[in-house]
Amino acid sequence: MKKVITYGTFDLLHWGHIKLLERAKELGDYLVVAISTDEFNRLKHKEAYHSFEHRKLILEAIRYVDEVIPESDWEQKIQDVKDHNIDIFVMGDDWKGEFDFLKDYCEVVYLPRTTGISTTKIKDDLR
Ligand code: C2G
Repeated sequence: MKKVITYGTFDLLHWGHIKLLERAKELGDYLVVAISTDEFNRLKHKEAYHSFEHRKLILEAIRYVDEVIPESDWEQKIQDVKDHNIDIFVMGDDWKGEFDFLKDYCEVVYLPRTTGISTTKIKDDLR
């Protein structure tokens, strides 16, 4: 079984997130999503509208997602890859190159971001 992992806040879930999760799942058989805790979002200078618990509930309802774990710091990725026997790490290409250190532990894939949508755009458009 080929296991895939990806990380993110996934706030105000939108079709760009779904297309990322869909493509990540297509790379393997099992997709783990590490979702940023509210505390870690503060470290990322992000303020999520939905709490960690609600973002987790929403992600667990997505057909492409097999497991959701918390992302609480920048340092946990190598351990996550080991603990979950991950074969492929996936991120949108806005992060291209940032996680190449994981190539010693698993395949690293950066997928093109979906243009025309973002949580920030949703917030701005609603203002
Ligand atoms: N994404 C995308 N297209 C968009 C918006 C987001 O493909 N229009 C992707 C991002 O590239 C990322 C994932 O969806 O791979 C989640 O996006 P965010 O919730 O914004 O994640 P981010 O805050 O970048 O967190 O340790 C890594 C960080 O936790 C990543």
